[in-house]
Amino acid sequence: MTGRKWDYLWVNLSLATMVAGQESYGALKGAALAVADGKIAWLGPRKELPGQPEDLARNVIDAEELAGGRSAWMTPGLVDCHTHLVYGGSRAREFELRLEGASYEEISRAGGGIRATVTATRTASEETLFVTAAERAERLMSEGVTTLEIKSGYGLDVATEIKMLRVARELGKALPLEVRTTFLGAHALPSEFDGNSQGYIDLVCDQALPAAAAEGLVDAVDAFCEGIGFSLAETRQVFEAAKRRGLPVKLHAEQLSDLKGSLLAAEFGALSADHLEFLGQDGVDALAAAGSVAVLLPGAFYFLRETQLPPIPALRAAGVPIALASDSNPGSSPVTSLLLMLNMACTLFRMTPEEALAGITRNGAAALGLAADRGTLEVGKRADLALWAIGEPAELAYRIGDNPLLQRVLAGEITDQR
Ligand code: DI6
Ligand code: FE
Repeated sequence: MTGRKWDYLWVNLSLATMVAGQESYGALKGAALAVADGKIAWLGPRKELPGQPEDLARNVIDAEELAGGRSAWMTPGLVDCHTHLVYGGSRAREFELRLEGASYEEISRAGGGIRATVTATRTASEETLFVTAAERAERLMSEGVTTLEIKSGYGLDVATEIKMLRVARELGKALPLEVRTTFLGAHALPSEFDGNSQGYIDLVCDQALPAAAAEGLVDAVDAFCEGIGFSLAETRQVFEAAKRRGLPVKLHAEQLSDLKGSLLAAEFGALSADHLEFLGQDGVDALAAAGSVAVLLPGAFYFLRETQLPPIPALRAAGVPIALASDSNPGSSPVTSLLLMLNMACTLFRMTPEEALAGITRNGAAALGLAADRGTLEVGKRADLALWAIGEPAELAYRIGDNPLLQRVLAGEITDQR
């Protein structure tokens, strides 16, 4: 090879490229993968390498040796495309109340639920929010997450929404992690606006969103369209405000009832509609036509003991890309493991392990508008990678509480190593 050497070259491994349209995880066995300048520079069968590994790269990594003689697989770095990672306090007491029989919606209507976390988040210092969210982020990262979306929505006033988004941005600077921020001012009605939902939505659209966007803190805009959240008309107002600023939208839709939020999301070309347990065929068709991603959140389904399954066969049949995420939040999904979400997607939703893995790689990236640059192993894409000591990719979904991560690579740099 002429010119500069690659930065890293992995040999003795299999690749799950997760490229769309390919069968069996886009698997390539007996492979090699090289990284240069933060991007994937070469991948293919090892025997087609254009020279001896040591001549080609400054660092050669024998993946099987690193795995202690077990086989090793590389996947794209994992994408957690829906989290509420930054918040104050805990809702363990609410968990107990639900176990005694109270429903999530009853607790919410009685002023608990999201509002309890709002109080705790408003009073928490920026530093405390940062430290607690960093711990959760590190747990996700320890299982191979390289891109993490974080929503606001526990401030519900201008200052606290901005405080949350600043902490989220700060996490992306302080940790080896790419953070994408989503403004979720329309998450719940704060108590000071009781009986004045319109007044609050005006504040969200005319003050909070403009202020957060002006600070460069907003990559996308989300809302909670639900009986205990906001109506279709209110959600439309939020989406109009996002559109005026050129910001893409996402939506918490059809989680507890079929309000047809997905139709509205599709109308605005949403990146994704999320939750979707109560999605009807009209919503499925609208998402398919709009090219929006369906983000499913098995942690919330499990933790709220939901029984209504998202319409996965219909989503599949319509060709809607399905992503999975942790929904990490204190009320409905106190989860910091994306691998556990793989298992739950298979056991609870009957997704295949391959669909589940696509949900936290290729389709997770698409749900953030990042599909062009990550989510699959392809030459030219960002070198966000996860190397695992596993015999086959289905092991990632199959084991519970296991973490076979060997290395995590962010933009071509090895950030974690077992
Ligand atoms: N749906 C959810 O599952 C989270 N937000 C939302 O709109 C839960 C938020 C919480 O209970 O704190
Ligand atoms: Fe959520």
